Amino acid sequence: MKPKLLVARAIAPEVLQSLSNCFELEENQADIIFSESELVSRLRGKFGMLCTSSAKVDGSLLSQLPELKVVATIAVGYDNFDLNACTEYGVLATNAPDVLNETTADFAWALMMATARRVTESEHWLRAGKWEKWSYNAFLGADIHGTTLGILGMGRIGRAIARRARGFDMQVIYHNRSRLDKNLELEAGGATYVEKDVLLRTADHLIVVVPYSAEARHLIGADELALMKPTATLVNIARGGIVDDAALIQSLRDKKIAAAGLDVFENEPRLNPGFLDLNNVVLTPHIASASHRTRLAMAHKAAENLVAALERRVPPNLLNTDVLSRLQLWN
Ligand code: 8YV
Repeated sequence: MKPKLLVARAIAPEVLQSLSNCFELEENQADIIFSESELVSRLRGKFGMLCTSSAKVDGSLLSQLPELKVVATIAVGYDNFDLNACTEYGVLATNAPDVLNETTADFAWALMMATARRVTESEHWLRAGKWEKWSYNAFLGADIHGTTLGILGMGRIGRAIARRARGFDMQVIYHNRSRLDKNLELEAGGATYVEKDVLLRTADHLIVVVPYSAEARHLIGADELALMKPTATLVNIARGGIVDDAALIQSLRDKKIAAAGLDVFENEPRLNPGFLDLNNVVLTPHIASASHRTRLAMAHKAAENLVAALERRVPPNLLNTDVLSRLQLWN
């Protein structure tokens, strides 16, 4: 008898196929977002779960699931996992880093460029049949090339974004919890470390790439937005909640900053309706990692972690390494 696995979201059939060699799968072809009670009932008697950021894994869930051994998200962000609770209940928790760095960096650039050059705003106008003549002043935007790119959070994705700035003759400045060593700064297109207020004041285009945590909540709020240039653009491809959406809407309404490109939101998928009334925003539905190749790689990575757990090997992307000392399996 194979151990049971809940695949909590719809993923590529080839990954399901390869997982089915080792596990008896319960799939979710309809891609329902399970509530906590639905998750509990589906996870009873399961060895593991493959999930995305939509599955909240905390003490309340785990206390009801003594047989669960491993939870593997296809995302790099794991703010939906309470790692202390996972360790307490002897559950291995894994994520899927690295495979999405370049694709997510591409998308950060796509959003930055669309925002600065008013791509979606002008397309909506054209589709509405408003284009009667070419006009010298229509849809003037901000240049990307030759300007200063600010990156808040210089991890693997931040560095992939920074590297791309070379081709646009941009100066790159960044702020991070700690300063990177020289080699990593070089790898990041020669990025220069600055304090957060300098980053906010100086950047022509600011991209937020910090992982979500309680301390990161509203890292960009009214006070921070007030420091930015009125001509600046802001892009968030990290997590909703890092930017204070209400404060951002106010700042965009008052033209305190020029425009924003947002792939993530507080309370997504229910957006603050204030965004929908604004012209100076580009809004996308959390798709920064959504290329065919990368989504496949993310799901394969989660599968690799699950198979390692099954074979009693340390999963390559284990997040709560302190759990190992609690598991006799690995002693
Ligand atoms: C995922 C992400 O699409 O990896 C992450 O942290 O935000 C995205 O790549 C999404 O979170 C999947 O749940």
